[in-house]
Amino acid sequence: SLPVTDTSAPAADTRHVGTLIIGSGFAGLGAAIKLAQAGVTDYVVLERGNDVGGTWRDNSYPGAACDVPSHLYSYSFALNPEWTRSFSTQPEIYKYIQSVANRHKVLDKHIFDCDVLSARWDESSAQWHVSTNKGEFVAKIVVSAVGALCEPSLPDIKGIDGFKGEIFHSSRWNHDADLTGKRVAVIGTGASAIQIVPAIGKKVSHLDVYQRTAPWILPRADREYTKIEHLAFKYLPGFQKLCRTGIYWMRETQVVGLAKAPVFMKPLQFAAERHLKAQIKDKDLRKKVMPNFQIGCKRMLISNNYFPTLAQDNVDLVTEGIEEVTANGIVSKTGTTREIDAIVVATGFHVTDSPTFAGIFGKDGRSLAEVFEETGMQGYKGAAVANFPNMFFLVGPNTGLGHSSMVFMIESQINYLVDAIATIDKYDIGTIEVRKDKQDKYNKDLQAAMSKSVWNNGGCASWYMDKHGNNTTLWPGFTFQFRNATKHFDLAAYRSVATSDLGA
Ligand code: N01
Repeated sequence: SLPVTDTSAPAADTRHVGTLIIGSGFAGLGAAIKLAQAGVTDYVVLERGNDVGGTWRDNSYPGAACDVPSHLYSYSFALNPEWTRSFSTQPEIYKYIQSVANRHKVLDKHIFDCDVLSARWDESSAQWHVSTNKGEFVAKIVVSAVGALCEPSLPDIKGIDGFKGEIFHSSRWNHDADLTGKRVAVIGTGASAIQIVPAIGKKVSHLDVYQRTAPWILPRADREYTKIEHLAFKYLPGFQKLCRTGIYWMRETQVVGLAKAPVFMKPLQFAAERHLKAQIKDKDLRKKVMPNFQIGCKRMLISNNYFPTLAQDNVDLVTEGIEEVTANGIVSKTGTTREIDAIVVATGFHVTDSPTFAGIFGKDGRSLAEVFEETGMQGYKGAAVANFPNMFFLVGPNTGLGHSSMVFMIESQINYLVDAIATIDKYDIGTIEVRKDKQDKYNKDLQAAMSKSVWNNGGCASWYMDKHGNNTTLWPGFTFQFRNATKHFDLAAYRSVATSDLGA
């Protein structure tokens, strides 16, 4: 996480750079490639990990896979005829990202194992001062591409620090810990947990799954591609694009139910109910796993092997809530103690309250955390935040999706970013900051659109909402609307000062 460290005056070995990109997941890497293609060479990517890949490098837990079909979950400029299945696994996606980075020759623009400690806007020089474990950087433009799901959220449970066995978060899987034959507890039943549970359910001696809220789960239409499909992806011109387009439009239809008229979610809920009943025969277990909110309110999950694993003899679904963790067990709210050797904490991420916000200081020295505390996690087109000049965001506020590929949204944002940087160069702009009134109007319209959605009205508590009760994570429309909105950088929404006028 980003500790709040004050940056002192730049050290002698400070590196100056035009654009500094923080993070090299799908977003940061894609931005690096697109900037290079646009002829921008003065940029550096700082990555705290030892490789590209972001969330697909970090989330290496057993069973990790994507719930968006492979052909849509790829860059449009790097389609991949090699996908082996309709829904790709984490190792395959990670390999894909690595191969894209290699092929586009941007790795020499990266500094790995470089942890950004703070980024501070310096008004007098109109530059960002970025402090890292590998020295100081001064940059005209900073691009935050750290991702929304990068900071693990650990549950605040009494006694958890005193647990003597193995304990780790789903996104920080300890591959040295062999769970074979062990008694294991998984806390959480979100997208990560429902993949982990079946992946370890047969090898552990006993598994306790701690469910706070039962999720809606749909069948997973996953399968290996046939030889003929492989040949077609590779050699039939346009075939992969056609598949991609088909998947794209099928997914877009869900927006009608999710964002505009939740009544259209009913058929999906019916399908999920049927799936549950077909996979679980035991009436008590059925009752326990039946969700109590409208489908889509929380992220819809897909799995064919989660319910069958819950029904196994060596697996218990615990729904009484956790009272405390002891040195070697978990005590539920009803007073039952279950002894265990290991705990997998699959409790999600800090999204609207990411600790990274505390280390970014804009105008008047106010941190992004302070600004968001006041306004909620708001921005303009997910790309800029008033008070933070010359800073652009990828996967910023309200750019997430509950139904389709984040890579599509990321590419829209990258288009906008590259056009912004070209505009800054073209007009020799020294500083640029989104106008507060434009940002406010943008968010007013966005929240108005959100007010009809299933996320706001579906009767659940989800990580999509911030503490002000606003949904500041998702895009409430069709993704092509976002693509249109970000096609060109709209200079008129920003206040800019020419380089020649700086300090005048
Ligand atoms: O995290 P989550 P995740 N005590 O926040 C429970 C993406 N993703 O890592 O629902 C007990 O969804 C919490 O309970 P509740 C995807 O966007 C994609 O699983 O808050 N339980 C919930 O059950 C996804 O949405 C893929 O009541 C506690 C769980 O922990 C996002 O990542 C795969 C608790 C957290 O679920 C995050 O998914 C994986 C506590 N104190 C992830 N605190 C695919 O593409 C939390 N919980 C397939």
